Amino acid sequence: MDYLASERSRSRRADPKIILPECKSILVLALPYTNTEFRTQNSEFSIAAYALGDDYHDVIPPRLQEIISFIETQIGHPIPNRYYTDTGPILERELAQRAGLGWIGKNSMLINPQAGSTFLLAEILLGIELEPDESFPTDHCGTCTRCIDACPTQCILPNRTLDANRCISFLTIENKGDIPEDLRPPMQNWIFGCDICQQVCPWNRFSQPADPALETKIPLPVLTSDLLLLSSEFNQRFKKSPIARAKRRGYLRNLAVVIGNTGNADDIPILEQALQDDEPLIRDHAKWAIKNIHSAK
Ligand code: B12
Ligand code: SF4
Ligand code: SF4
Repeated sequence: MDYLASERSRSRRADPKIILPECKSILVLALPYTNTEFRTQNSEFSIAAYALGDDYHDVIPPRLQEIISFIETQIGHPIPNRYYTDTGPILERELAQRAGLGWIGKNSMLINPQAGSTFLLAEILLGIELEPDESFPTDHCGTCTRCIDACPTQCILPNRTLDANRCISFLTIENKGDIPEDLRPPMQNWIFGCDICQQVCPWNRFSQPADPALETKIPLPVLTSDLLLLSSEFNQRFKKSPIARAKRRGYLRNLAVVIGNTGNADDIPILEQALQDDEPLIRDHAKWAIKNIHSAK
């Protein structure tokens, strides 16, 4: 994620006018993704709730375009605009806090008192003045430290940021190489993303029902035999899912680690088959998993 620290990215984050010179307002929006699995997910393998439905990078932009068209129709002429969800060079949580949507919790999530943190953020930069909302005035974390205590890799820092290199979400989604060995056991059963610091957050009892597009679409639980998925099968199964981002090699790497963490000797034959995979990353992690299962016996 070095792109976040680049000089170009830093200056664009600091001043939206570098992205859109005519920018006069930023509209910040949120779309809920939670579903029953968020609270009850107890299958052998866990997947972050936001990733169980269609990919929000595909779902949200057409809706932002609709909002822009609506505003342009009301005003009667085109408006300079740019819109983002996740991929833009802007600090979405900070903008959401300034737009009054909630506070930034100790787990660094944007939390709304009526919706918890189980929503995704999006922004529309607009070349017209809108009456600004008040920024969110309070912090409702109080003395709670549940997220800090529950994080298996202890990557939540005291200043409401993360040591992202240790976060399971980074390790299983963004990281394209090896997962450091000391961080494999703390991954527990997370094969894509991690929701632990949100699952323990008391404010998520107020999570809103998921937008239909983000309701669960992929089959749960994921089977151990996924470790032998062919590229064509992976592409077919996850073509509309955020999991496609990890690619087959990342997904099977994660799965091998989780199978190793489960410590079930019955899984050794399937791990041995994965040792024949064309992809060295998968072979190496399968080898580690076999070793881990043997040492747990
Ligand atoms: C890089 C990234 C990651 C990285 C690093 C995360 C991190 N916390 O920094 C990794 C891969 C680990 C990650 C994980 C996840 N992510 Co992410 N991620 C991003 C991304 C692309 C950039 C975030 C970033 O710049 N981080 C760097 C740090 C320094 O920035 P920051 O945390 O935003 O903190 C700044 C501000 O919060 C501000 N700040 C801090 N405190 C305060 C207080 C006040 C009063 C103010 C004004 C400002 C302020 O200062 C900080 C420093 O500048 C954003 C999208 C975006 N463009 O913003 C999504 C985003 C933050 N991720 C999101 C999600 C859903 C997740 C996961 C839940 C996914 C999952 N289930 O696995 C996890 C959650 C992990 C966690 N506890 O944060 C959502 C969060 C929605 C929400 N309700 O908050 C976002 C906004 C994407 C989206 N469009 O919805 N993510
Ligand atoms: S997503 Fe998981 S690993 Fe990352 S900070 Fe939250 S609990 Fe820790
Ligand atoms: S678990 Fe507690 S400390 Fe962490 S974000 Fe939620 S309220 Fe804040």
